[in-house]
Amino acid sequence: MTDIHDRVRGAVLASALGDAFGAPYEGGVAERLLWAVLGGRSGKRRWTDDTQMSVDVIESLLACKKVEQNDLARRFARSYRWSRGYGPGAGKLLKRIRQGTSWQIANRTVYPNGSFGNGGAMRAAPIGFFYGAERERRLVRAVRDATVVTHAHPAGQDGAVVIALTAALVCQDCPVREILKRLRLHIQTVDLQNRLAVAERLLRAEHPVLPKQVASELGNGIRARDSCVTAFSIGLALREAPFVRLLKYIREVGGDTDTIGAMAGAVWGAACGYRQLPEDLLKRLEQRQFLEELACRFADAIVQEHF
Ligand code: R7I
Ligand code: MG
Ligand code: MG
Repeated sequence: MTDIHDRVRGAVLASALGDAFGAPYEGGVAERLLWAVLGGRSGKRRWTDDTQMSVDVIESLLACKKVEQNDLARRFARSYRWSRGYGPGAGKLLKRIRQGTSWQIANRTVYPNGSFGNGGAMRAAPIGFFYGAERERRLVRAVRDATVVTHAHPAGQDGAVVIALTAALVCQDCPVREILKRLRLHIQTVDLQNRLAVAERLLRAEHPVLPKQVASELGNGIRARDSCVTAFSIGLALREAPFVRLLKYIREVGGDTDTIGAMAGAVWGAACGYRQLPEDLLKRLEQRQFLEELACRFADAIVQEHF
């Protein structure tokens, strides 16, 4: 198996683990209580909308061999279950698509300018791997096309570009300085550009940056601008640390822990690969075998496409 195969599998599984092991710590008391009930039912760590939508993206890419917006919209709408903890706007939007509204209309019915939540970014890493960093412009266009189906706001799309392009570049062991340079060329919103400038300073710091500082300077909320660069920064800063340290750090950052876990997990996995993931956590992951098989088929397709 090639290195890229291991990295893609690692990223898909690390993202699911970040989601499932981050979910019990997401949000406030009410969310945590609800998840304590929903998340423990099967005896395994239940994953949330982050992983469900990533599965939808991967299955769509495998079936269509490219980003196909109508297919994505159909799959997102068909997979929607409130018990996976979808964002409130996303839930409404997906129900409308299921009832027959086209995604081009539905994506602006909840928020007139489109959603700026992080729900496009949480499922974006697979698109980065599929298109590959060699064809950067094509990658960025594909990410925006896939994101706009549910997140028409430019910030929602920028967040997705940050995660997808970073994951693809990390797969090639691209240095952090160069990743930041590439991202700056594609990010359109001032908020996200400003976050990248802060991340650059934190990643260069001589002393380890505490989770509390990451939360206060980069954010830990559900908006793309408050979580995507946070996850980017954590994934890169801890890409040589054991996976359990990454999880602990994300818990301490707090806020939208499942999504920061899913996005930082994808970046970490692209750097470290599947073989570095702890077996005792994988054993406790809901539908592990299904995710493993899907990740493997996805990695096979990418290796065949690129090499
Ligand atoms: O972005 P989205 O799919 O949510 C993903 C998050 C992740 O944390 C998942 O784990 C799950 O818990 O939800 O869902 P949206 O509902 O589109 O956006 C998320 C939230 O961002 C919304 O519920 C709003 O609070 C906020 N938001 C906006 N608020 C005002 N105006 C997003 N867009 C707007 C806006 O235009
Ligand atoms: Mg979630
Ligand atoms: Mg979340």
